[in-house]
Amino acid sequence: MNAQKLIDTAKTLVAEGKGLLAMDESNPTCDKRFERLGIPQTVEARRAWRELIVTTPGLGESISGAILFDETIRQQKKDGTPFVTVLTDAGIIPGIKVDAGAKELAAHPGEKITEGLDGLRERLAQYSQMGARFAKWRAVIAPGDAIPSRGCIEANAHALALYAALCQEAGLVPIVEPEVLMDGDHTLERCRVITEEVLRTVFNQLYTQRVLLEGLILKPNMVLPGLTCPRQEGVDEVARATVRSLLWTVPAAVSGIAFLSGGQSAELSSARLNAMNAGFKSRLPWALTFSFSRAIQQPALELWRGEEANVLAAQKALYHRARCNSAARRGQYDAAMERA
Ligand code: 5MM
Repeated sequence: MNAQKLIDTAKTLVAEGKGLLAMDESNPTCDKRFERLGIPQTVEARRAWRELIVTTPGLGESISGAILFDETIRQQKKDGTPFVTVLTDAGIIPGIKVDAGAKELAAHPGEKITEGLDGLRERLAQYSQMGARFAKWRAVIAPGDAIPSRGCIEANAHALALYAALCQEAGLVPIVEPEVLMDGDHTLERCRVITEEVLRTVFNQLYTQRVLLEGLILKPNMVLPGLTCPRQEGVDEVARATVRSLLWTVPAAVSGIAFLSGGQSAELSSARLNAMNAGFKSRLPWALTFSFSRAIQQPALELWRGEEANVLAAQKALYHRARCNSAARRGQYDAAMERA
């Protein structure tokens, strides 16, 4: 393991003014989003959408790395240029989602365990050959009546740590993503308690598995009330609660934290990230940035709708969201940017 190389990559991914673009939706997820907008659910439509994204002019100004899916890392532009080359030429580091999805956890109704460890060492070597320099694995924790259980949290944390150690062995920076879902009517306080328990368990496991903390990026949820909770706290309360939970659970050695958006609107995701950086940046030991999928892609997807004639408008929307989040990474986002 080349520790310095891992640390350099991790620090580049969370550099000032930069964040990650998650474009690693599995085919079923991507197809579901296409179906809602009447876009054909075909390999070619998914390729065309991903070509639109990676060829967006100026994307590298705000995006340090793009997380790809297995299908996408093997694809090319219409003219035959591999997406990995297009990204690298734009100054964007290619990464790859390597988990095999969240499946029912035996004996734990309503809970999931992320699979994909079998053969992972070999897959990581192949992805590294293809040009990936970092990887991603997502664990899903659902708040509900009497859940999450210790069994679910521990099983997922253990898998995340084994994955992270294998990534570092292969020279890839692991993005460690334990997501506490927003679905449900739980309060912000309940989300805080669960998030802290999950993060404490994950970092215990990372330590036990000898993972180099400086050479990884944490991709957590923000601390939020459930989507159907009657009380929805304001931007500043969310920022304060999230920063507090991270300070209590994430070691200072970690290079960076890049949030998932998890179903928040694009504008709220930017505003909340901005409030954390504007209010607390000088007191934080790690960089706080974004690794959004829906909160960057969705407005552009709604403009594109699978039509060639809409490509430029969609790319402008994508560029705009990337710029807004870059500003939020600096603590310089303003809602007026949305009207500009
Ligand atoms: C939580 O999802 C991750 C971040 O996306 P959002 O910002 O939209 O929440 C995302 O990287 C996710 O892991 C991928 O889209 C893959 O999801 P699926 O469910 O297709 O494996």
